Amino acid sequence: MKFARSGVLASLACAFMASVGVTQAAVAAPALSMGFSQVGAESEWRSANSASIKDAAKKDGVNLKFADAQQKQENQVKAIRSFIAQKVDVIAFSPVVESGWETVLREAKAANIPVILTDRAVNVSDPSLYATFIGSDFVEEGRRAGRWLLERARKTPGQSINIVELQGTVGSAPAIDRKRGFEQEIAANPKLKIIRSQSGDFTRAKGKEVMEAFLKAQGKDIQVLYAHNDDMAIGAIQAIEEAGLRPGVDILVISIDGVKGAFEAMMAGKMNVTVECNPLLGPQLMQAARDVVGHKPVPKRITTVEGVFPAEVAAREFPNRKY
Ligand code: GYE
Repeated sequence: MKFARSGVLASLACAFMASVGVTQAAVAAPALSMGFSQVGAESEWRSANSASIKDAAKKDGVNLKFADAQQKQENQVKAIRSFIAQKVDVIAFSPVVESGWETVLREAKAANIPVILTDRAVNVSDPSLYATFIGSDFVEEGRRAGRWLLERARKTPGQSINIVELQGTVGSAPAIDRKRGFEQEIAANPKLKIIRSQSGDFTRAKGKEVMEAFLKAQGKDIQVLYAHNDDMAIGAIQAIEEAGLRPGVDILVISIDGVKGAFEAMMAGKMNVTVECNPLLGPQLMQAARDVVGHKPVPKRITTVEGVFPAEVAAREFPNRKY
């Protein structure tokens, strides 16, 4: 009755540990606990990002407390305060906008809880308020989009090219940086002009709505749409079609993210190029969290490696896409 005997031994051991004030949980290595405040569920990119973080936490045995802020900074501040109260080992978050984080980050620092930024950056005067920032170079993404257009414009010299821009969430790092990078690049050709620019909040519904307004105001005088993400571009494509124009032909469509929906639109001839922005940050985040909590040195900036996919390669690349 080996089984019964080991059961008896185990309960004796438990009784002993209880008598000396040691619990079983304290004997096993404690799992790392992480509070993660996510922006929301506004795009295909975001869904892939959330899934990557949840999967990586599960694989790594990280006890993840995941909070969706529904695109509201106040919800993120509340979530971070609750993670501090719960005394998690590490806090990670993707800040919806860049500014307004000093106070809550100082509270985390005072509680000795390290903070990791993922995906989007913050604008703080004291860089010691976070341990590291893992994410893409959004200015470079904007430049890549601009470079594609410069190349394309060379084929139609002399012709002025009117661009409408669908910006991401107002005040967010990707909206600010993608705008800046694109403008820097297209400045090389004075024929390229941004005639209208407005936020579509990174969603399909708003992308469609704002594109409808652009089309109403400008009529057929739009040659290019530059959208800060694929979801807004996909919404806008619908608006272009409903206006009786051909997206990808009458109006060139340039966007950012590289989600499957964009590849499908390119294969249907309705989008011309997408600049990749990798949302699969989960594994890098878990690694950085372990290092930070273990007091190992981590670089202040961890950048993801990304490419550019024009419509010509869409069908070939589609089977390799992971998000
Ligand atoms: O491009 C967009 C999402 O912050 C990089 O947020 C992210 C952006 C992404 O909603 O689709």
